[in-house]
Amino acid sequence: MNNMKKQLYKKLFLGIFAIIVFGGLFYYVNQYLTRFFASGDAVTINLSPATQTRKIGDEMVINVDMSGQKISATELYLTYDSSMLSYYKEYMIGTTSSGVTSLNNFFQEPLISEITPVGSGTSPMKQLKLSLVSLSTPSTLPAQVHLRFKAKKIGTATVTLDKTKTKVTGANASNNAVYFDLSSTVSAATVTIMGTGLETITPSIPTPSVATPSVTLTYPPNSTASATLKMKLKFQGINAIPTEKKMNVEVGIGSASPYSVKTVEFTAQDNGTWTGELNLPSMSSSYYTALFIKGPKHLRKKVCDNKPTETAGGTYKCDKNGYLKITGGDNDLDFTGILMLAGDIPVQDGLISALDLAYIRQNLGNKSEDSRQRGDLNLDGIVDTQDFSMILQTLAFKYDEE
Ligand SMILES: [Ca+2]
Ligand SMILES: [Ca+2]
Repeated sequence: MNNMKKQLYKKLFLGIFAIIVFGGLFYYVNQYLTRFFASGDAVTINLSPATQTRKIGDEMVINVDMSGQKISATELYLTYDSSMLSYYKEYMIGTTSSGVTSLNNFFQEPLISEITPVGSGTSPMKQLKLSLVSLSTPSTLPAQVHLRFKAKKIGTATVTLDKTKTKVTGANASNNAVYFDLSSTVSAATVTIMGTGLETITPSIPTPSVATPSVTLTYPPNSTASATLKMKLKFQGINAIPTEKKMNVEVGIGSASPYSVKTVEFTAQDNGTWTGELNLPSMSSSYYTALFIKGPKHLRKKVCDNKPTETAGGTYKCDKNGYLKITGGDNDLDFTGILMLAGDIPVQDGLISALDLAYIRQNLGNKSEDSRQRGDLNLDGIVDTQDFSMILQTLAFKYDEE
């Protein structure tokens, strides 16, 4: 046993020794090779704008500026968080265009444009590789590449230049073809993404940071469309078609408060669900948002899935890792997999309080119009013990969701 252990340690030691030796050798050779091939001349790379603020659904341009040398071609590697941003080729599904443009058409259409997932986990990173060639004589003109991304989610997103992989080639002072060293002053562009892009009808197109009169950027036409939200709801305790078949429900649209609020009339269906439609007349092609649903006797629910579900009534939570997607045309939003909890009765104040409880308790057995309007939660025509036990259950949740 002891002998085996000794042998094991010996092997382990030899293994580590080998790693150190070969690792060191590789490092040395690598250093040497780098020096051999590099020109000693540096090209300056900047990402611009270094910071910008966008709304969810907005398109933005991030520029890669290269200057200081006679540039002829580049292989760019940029890393971005794909949960926050999508690259042009990802959201323009089916497009044949690369979406890449350059200042003064310095570069031709990319020879290669590839997106590869890198890493995993809560921040799924992707890497964009672009191979760009200029067919004119290597020139000291600043080369600027315009890349388009779309904002997906609230937060801070960065696009980072991978300096270990990126290459820029061109001609040195003696007109020999070389790889330039990279000196980057701004190697990450930061985008702050705000709430809903609902009010943004056209994506804003920033002007390139290097001002040149002849610059032309080509963009696909901004599609504007109207969207209809076809919503289905399920209210706690209402399992059949009631006498009163209409209900006004507040629908807030936005990723967070403050959001814009519309009143939508919902109609009772035979199976106990309710349907309502909301038309949004003008919007950018598609965007991500959350909906805040509040029934007339209910707590507000934040929903951020097109078809949310829950295992126990009222437990669904918008986890903020994604938002429901709204596109032009009809949007089927089936929320019947989650319960709209009752208990915040008129006059509503955003929580289930002692007053709500007391009202129902004091009106048990009351069928009057006024008491039904306020305290009949299951819409069976009477304020009764069913309504009271329902509000007791809902006390666990108590507050409107924001
Ligand atoms: Ca209340
Ligand atoms: Ca009732």
